[in-house]
Amino acid sequence: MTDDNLQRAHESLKQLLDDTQVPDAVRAELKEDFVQVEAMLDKVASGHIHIAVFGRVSVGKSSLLNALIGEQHFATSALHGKTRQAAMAEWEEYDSGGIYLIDTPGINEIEGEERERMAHEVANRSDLILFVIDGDMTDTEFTALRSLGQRLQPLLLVLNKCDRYSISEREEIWTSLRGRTGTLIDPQNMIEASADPPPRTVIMIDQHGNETETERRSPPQLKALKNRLWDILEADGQTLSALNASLFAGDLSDRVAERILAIRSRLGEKLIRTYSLTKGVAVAINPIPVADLLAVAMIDISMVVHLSKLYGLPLNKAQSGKLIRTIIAQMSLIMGTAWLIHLIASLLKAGTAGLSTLVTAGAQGAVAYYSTYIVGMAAERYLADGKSWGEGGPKLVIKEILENIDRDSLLIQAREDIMARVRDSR
Ligand SMILES: Nc1nc2c(ncn2[C@@H]2O[C@H](COP(=O)(O)OP(=O)(O)OP(=O)(O)O)[C@@H](O)[C@H]2O)c(=O)[nH]1
Ligand SMILES: [Mg+2]
Repeated sequence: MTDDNLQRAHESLKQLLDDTQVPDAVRAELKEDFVQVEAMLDKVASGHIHIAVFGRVSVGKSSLLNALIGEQHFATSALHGKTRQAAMAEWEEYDSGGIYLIDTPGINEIEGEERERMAHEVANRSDLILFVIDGDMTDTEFTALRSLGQRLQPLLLVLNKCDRYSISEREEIWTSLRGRTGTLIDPQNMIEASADPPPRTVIMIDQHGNETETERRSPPQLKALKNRLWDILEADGQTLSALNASLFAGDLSDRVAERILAIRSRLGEKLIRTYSLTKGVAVAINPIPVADLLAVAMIDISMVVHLSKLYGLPLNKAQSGKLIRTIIAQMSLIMGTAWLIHLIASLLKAGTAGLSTLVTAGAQGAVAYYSTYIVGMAAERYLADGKSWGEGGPKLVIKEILENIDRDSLLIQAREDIMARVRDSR
């Protein structure tokens, strides 16, 4: 199910990325979604679990991940803003493997909007979130925590640098934290840690009574955090990963679907106009008996085939032809069988008095343009609704389209465009 959604988003995106008609700027936008979908597909396929760390600058996020991994993988510093980019490392200690830790820059560190986007992206693909603080929370921290708490992924609140507080101070801090977070965080997920405690000074006295001072590294205090992480991973690791992928897919496919729809209808409109003009010009250059107008169906068929590809629901020529016949039958029913002749006659009347062949040709071309345009619009509606006319059937759809189009101005515009083309080609 999850994989299906993701797979579909993946295919739609790929198709649009490969479509040279999609403007570069739009493609660049889609590319970002695409990279995310690919990463998520990889993650689902491999069963990997991502744990991300968030928090204010210098609370010890990178130190905490290093302490978990057992090596200095992520750079740390006493200065604010050491981590500038999200980065990932495998946590090998966890036996079943495939657990990755993701470090992020501190809240407030990089530009607001960019950080938001990045945090959102990282949070999206994480299965579990560690929110690190080093004391009572600031308002900014609380806002960020609350926003992460809206997600379904488990959220752990880690009070780091515990070495700096006495037991009673820690109790005071937790009381305050519990008061603010309310039910946002499961009490089991409120954890104390000391990722990088300062070295201890040890004073040794030898048998002669001489004192020597030595500094001893203090080991990180992470037992509670590791235990909690293991418990969660043992119990729900794969479920979490699957759940998150499906949330991600849902969220993303809505967003992507909206964007794709907007892009498609923009491209569809352009495509329909291009084909309509081609048809109009073809008919104007080579006027044919009115009755045969609809027989010049090749252009319409190419248009529908092209539209169907754009909508990711490819139709072959025969299927497109059938769709066009349905549409034209409805148009004729609604407008009366003699509609083409009426239209041409009225266009001619609206034109100049002299019935030069150019004017006649232009009028015929405009009508050809118009009919192709309606066919295109109707076919597009059918495709956009997943190859369906909806409950009202084709009649209702085509009636609505006809009502929504300002026929006279479309015809006049069409004739101008066609004549401009015809003149250019002469
Ligand atoms: N006392 C104490 N200091 C710690 C602890 N954990 C980290 N630190 C120190 O806090 C400072 C910041 O640590 P980092 O791990 O770089 O913090 P960060 O949250 O990754 O910071 P940015 O990447 O700048 O956002 C370093 O000097 C660490 O040595 C701890 O448990 N106790
Ligand atoms: Mg850092």
